[in-house]
Amino acid sequence: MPVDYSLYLVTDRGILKGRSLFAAVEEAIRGGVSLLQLREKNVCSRDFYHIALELKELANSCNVPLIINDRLDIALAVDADGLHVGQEDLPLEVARKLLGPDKILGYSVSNTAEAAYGEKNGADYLGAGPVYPTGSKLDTVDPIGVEVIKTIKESVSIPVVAIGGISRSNAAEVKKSGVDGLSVISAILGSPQVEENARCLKNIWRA
Ligand code: TZP
Ligand code: MG
Repeated sequence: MPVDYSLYLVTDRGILKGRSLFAAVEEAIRGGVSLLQLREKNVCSRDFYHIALELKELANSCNVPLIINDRLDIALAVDADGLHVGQEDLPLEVARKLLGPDKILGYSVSNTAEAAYGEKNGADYLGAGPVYPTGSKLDTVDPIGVEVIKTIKESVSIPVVAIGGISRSNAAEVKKSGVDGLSVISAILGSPQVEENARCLKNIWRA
């Protein structure tokens, strides 16, 4: 089945300030999230595994695929729908080999050289960014802007989602770059009105 990349939620329990991740994801999906990535940096493997299992059941029951960030072992353990790797994670081609041909494999890129590498070495989609300044990822390159996002999108034939600092105030501009979807953390999870936040972005995407 083709993947709907239009509104791609990436998780971060840190931003929830104690609110339930499960409940937040449930609301986000109700608001229109079409793809989910479990990205948790400060969690032990056991907890990561249990959270992944729980979210997979939730997401899949709503026909939303679950992608695991970085942790191939967890992706395999819970039979997730895919894995997302960055420039400092397992090499893309190794991830593809271990993951098998049928799972979704995403790759983070910030320029056209990385995008070309991703397309050639097994990525199903690219996460391009950060588009704008972001407070959600500290170890990242400087914002690349929508023009570079557009150039990346035009340089490959696989889907490209934009990530980094996307909010309701700039989402329309990002969409104009031609990308296949918006990937966000704080614009959906950063305030308690999760469903409304997601719906607002989805409406901008559809407009
Ligand atoms: N990769 C590039 S920017 C980013 C990631 C994971 C963080 C995006 O978070 P936000 O809150 O949507 O800017
Ligand atoms: Mg990573």
